[in-house]
Amino acid sequence: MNNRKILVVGVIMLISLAFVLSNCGKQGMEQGAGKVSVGLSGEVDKVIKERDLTPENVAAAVKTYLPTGRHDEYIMFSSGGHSGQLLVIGIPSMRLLKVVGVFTPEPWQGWGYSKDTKEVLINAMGDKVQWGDTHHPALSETGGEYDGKFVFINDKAHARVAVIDLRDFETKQIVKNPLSLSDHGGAFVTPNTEYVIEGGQYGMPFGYKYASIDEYAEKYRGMVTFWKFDKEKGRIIIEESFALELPPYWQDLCDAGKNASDGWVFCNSFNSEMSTGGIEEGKPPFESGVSQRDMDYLHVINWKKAAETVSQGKFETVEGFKVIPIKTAVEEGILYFIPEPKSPHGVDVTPNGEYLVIAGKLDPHATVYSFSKIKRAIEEKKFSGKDEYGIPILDFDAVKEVQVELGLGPLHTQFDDKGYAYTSLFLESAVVRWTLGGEYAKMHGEEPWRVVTKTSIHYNVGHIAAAEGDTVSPDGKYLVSLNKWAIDRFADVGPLLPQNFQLIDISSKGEKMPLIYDMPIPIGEPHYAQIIKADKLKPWKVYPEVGWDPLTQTKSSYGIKAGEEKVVRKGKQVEIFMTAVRSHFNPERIVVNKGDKIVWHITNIETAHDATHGLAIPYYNINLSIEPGETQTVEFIADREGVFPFYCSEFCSALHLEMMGYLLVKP
Ligand code: K7E
Ligand code: CUA
Repeated sequence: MNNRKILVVGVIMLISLAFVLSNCGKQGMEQGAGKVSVGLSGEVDKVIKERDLTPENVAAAVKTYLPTGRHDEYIMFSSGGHSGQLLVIGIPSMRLLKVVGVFTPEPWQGWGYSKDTKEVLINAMGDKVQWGDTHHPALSETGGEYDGKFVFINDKAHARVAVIDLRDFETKQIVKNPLSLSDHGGAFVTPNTEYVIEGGQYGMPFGYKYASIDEYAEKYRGMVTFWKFDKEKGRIIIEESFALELPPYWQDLCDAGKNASDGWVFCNSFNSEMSTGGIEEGKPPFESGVSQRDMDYLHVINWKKAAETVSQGKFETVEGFKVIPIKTAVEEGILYFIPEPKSPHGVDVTPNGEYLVIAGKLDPHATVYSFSKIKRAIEEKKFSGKDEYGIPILDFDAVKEVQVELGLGPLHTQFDDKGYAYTSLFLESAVVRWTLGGEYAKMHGEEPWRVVTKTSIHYNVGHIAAAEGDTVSPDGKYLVSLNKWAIDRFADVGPLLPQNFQLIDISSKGEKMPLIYDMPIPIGEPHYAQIIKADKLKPWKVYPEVGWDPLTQTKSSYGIKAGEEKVVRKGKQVEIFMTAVRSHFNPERIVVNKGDKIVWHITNIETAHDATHGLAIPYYNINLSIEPGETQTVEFIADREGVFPFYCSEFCSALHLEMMGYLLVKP
C-alpha cells in the first residue's frame, strides 16, 4: 500500500512540476492549466507532509512509477529459487509480469498437465520429483550480447538445465545431468551460446551410484558439463554435449570468458580439503571442515580445447555421456588451477574479458586476476605445484592483479558502463561500488581499484544484477540487490518472510547510488537474475497459426479449424478433437465408458490478442491454458464413473461461465 501511495504522490509531483515549468514560459496562455497546477502542487505538498516523505522518497517514486499503459525499459529474469520457476519482472517498476513454470507444475499456464508439458517436466527424473531449486538464469548471447531468444536455468537440487523459448516464454526442454545430482555453476553461456555451462556442486560418485563416504577421494567426483546448444532448433543436443571430470572439490559458481578470455570458463571451488563431515561422530562439521585451508582452487578451463579433444575421440563414456577424464584434461592443457582465498563464492569476468573478480565469503577482499597474466603463466609454465589429482597449479603471484578490500562477506560482482564494479556484501548488508583498473581507469577517471561508495540494503544480499550486466557492454542505470532477508521491510505475514528485491539507481557517477524500490518476493528464494533491455525481446502476441504446437513450434497435426470437431472411438480409446472459442467448447458433451483411455486434443481457434481459454477437468487433475492459436493434448484413463463438468478457467468473455461441458463416464 505504502509504495503505491508514494508512486501516486510521485507522479502527481511530476505532473505538477511539468505544469509549473510549462506555465513559466507561456504566461496567460493556458489559464486552466495554471489553475490545475496550483491545486495539484498544493495537494502534493499536503500528502508529502502528511506522509512524512523526504525529497529522496519522492525522487524514488518518480523514478519508478509507470503511468498505466506505459511499459518498462528493462526486463529482469530471476530465478524463483525452490519454487522451481522463473520470474519475469519489469524494471524500473518492479512489477511481476510472469512466473514461468519450469521444474514445478504450474496450473495457470497448464504447465505439467498436458501430455507434452508433462513429458518435458518429468523428463529423466520420473514423476516423483515435483520441484526444482533454480539458481542462475542465463540469457542466450550472440557476440557476448543478450540476444533475447532463449533463457536457460539450472536446478541445483537435481542437476538439471531447462531451456525457455522467449517467443512464448515457455519451457521447451529439461535435460538431466547423467553424472550428478547436484549442480551450481550453471546456467552460464559461452558468448555465442555454443554451450550452456553447468558446473557441479557437491561431490558424488558419477551416476549418483553408491560408494562409501570413506572412499571420497577415490570414488567421488566433481564435474563441469558443457551442453551443446542448437540455436536453430532451440534445443540442447545431448549427443554433442560433454563433461569434464573434476576432483571432488565442491565446484561453485562459473563464468564464461568473453572478449580477451573467450574460449575459457572459470569455476570456483571450495572444500579442496575434501572434508566428509561427520559431526555425529565428533568430526568437524562441514561448515568448518570445508574452510580449513587458506586457499581453494579456481578452475581455469579451456572449453574450446575441450570440445576439440572430444571431437578427436579422446573421451570416456560414463553413464552414456562423454566425459574427459582428469588425466586427459591435464595432458591436453584443458585444465589449470589457481589458488584463491578460502571458500570463495562468486567469480565474475569483466566485460572486456581481462579481469576475473573472485570474492570469498570469509575474506573481506575481492581478488582480481588478470587473464593475460594467466595466459602467460600457462605458456611459461609458471606452476607452484600440482594438486592431489595431478592438476597443475598456476603461481598465485604470477596471475594476481590486485586484491581490493571491499567489506564484509563479499559475494557477487556486476559491472556497468562507467568502469565501476559492484559487489554484494552479505555480512555488511550493502552493495559496494568500486573502481576497476586497466582500460576502465580511463572511463571513470578515478583512482583504480578502490572503493567509491556503499549503499545499505535490507538485508543480507546474495547476488546483484545490473542492467545488461553480464554482457560485453553493460548499461549501468539499474542494479537489483537480491536480498535474502526482509525482516522489518514489509507488513508481517507470519514467521516465513518474503525475500526483498531492492532496486538501486546506478546511473550517476561517484557517490550517489540511491535505493529506489523494495519488491517483496513471496515465491521461493531467488538467487541470480539477468536484466535485458526490453526492446531486445520480440515475443509473439498470439501463436503464428491456428493449430500450433508450442513444444515443436510448428503446426500440430492435431490442430483443427472450426467445423472439424469430432470424437473418434477405437476400441477402448476415445480421441477427442475439440475447439475453444468465445464462449463455447465444441463438442460440449463427451460420453465415454469407465476404463476408456481418453486422448483429448483442444485447439483455441481464436486469433485475438489475450483471448486465452482454459480447460479445467475436475478429479482428473487437469488444467490447461490454451492461448490463441494453440493446440494442446491431455491423456488420461477415465477410471472413475460419474459426471464431470469441465469448464473454461480463464475469464474470457461475458458468457465465460457458460463456457463449459460435461464429461459423462458411464459405469
Ligand atoms: Cu550466491 Cu546459488 Cu549464485 Cu545463492 S548462489 S546467493
Ligand atoms: Cu473461455 Cu472462459
